[in-house]
Amino acid sequence: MSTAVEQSMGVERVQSLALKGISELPAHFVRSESERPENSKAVEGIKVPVISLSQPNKDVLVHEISKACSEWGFFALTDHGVSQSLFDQLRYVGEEFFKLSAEEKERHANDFSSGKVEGYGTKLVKNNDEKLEWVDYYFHLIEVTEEYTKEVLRVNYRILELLSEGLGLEEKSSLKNKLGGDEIELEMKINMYPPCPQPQLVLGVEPHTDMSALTIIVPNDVLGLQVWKDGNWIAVDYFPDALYVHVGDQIEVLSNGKYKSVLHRSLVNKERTRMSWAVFSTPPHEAVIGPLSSLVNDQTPSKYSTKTYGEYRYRKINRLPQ
Ligand SMILES: O=C(O)CCC(=O)C(=O)O
Repeated sequence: MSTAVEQSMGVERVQSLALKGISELPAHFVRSESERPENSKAVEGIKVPVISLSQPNKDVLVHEISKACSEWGFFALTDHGVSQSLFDQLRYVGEEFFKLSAEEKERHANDFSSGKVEGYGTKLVKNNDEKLEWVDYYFHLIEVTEEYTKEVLRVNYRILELLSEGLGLEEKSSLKNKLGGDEIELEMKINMYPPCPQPQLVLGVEPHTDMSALTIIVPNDVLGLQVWKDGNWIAVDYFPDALYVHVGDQIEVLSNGKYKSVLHRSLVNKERTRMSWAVFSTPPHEAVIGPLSSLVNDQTPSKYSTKTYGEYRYRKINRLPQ
């Protein structure tokens, strides 16, 4: 998620700007030379890990997932059991929202100044040096389709079990329990990146790691997601039925850095609208998160401080050191 302070009043939505048919971007979208996609291209020939959740050999599955989360903090998950019709429903809900008239969408707008973080939004800048992102979004505690919520939770819990085993923890529910057990919360952000006249100069979502435990994304078929690995951006291919799993900051902290919270960004397209449906699983605000004691010893001292998720979130949003 973007961490900049945002608000809803008096913002020009990216979707309405795109509809004006401009050929040149307003300056506040144009990135510095080094940030521009044209000057920070993804390297060719490297592919992100793709893992089948139906892998019959459990040890192989644990190995594949923990390797992907240690080396990448990211993988595409296939054979996860979420049905095609559920994907279709999810996509329908988001697409229909962005087809509403501007007035109707504004009725759902967020308003950071009054503490309403849920709703329809666009990034706002804190100062003149900051750049805008080429995206509008709809952010909410998930209730889009109850069925999808259940399915995402099921997949989350399964991944947490496999990650616990990969850490050599005795209890396979260790990570889930530390994250609040059945109190784990899901938040959904539907991103809509309209066609952009100069995609080589802008970012859809700027580089960031997620403050969640895990994030599960379903994109449409327009490419744009890139993940950072070993000093390079790697473009993520489109896998029609896959869930794109990102390790977030809370898993990095709990695993004392064994699993990496993946730095990622998204680019936009000149002709086509890109969309993505991200579900962030987060601990409740009062959950205390720090490196698991069984992973800390003289050889591997604690790399992170322990604090409540609420405090972590406050610090991340306000760009304070953790
Ligand atoms: O659109 C994507 O694929 C990534 C979106 C993202 O990282 C975010 O919304 O935080």
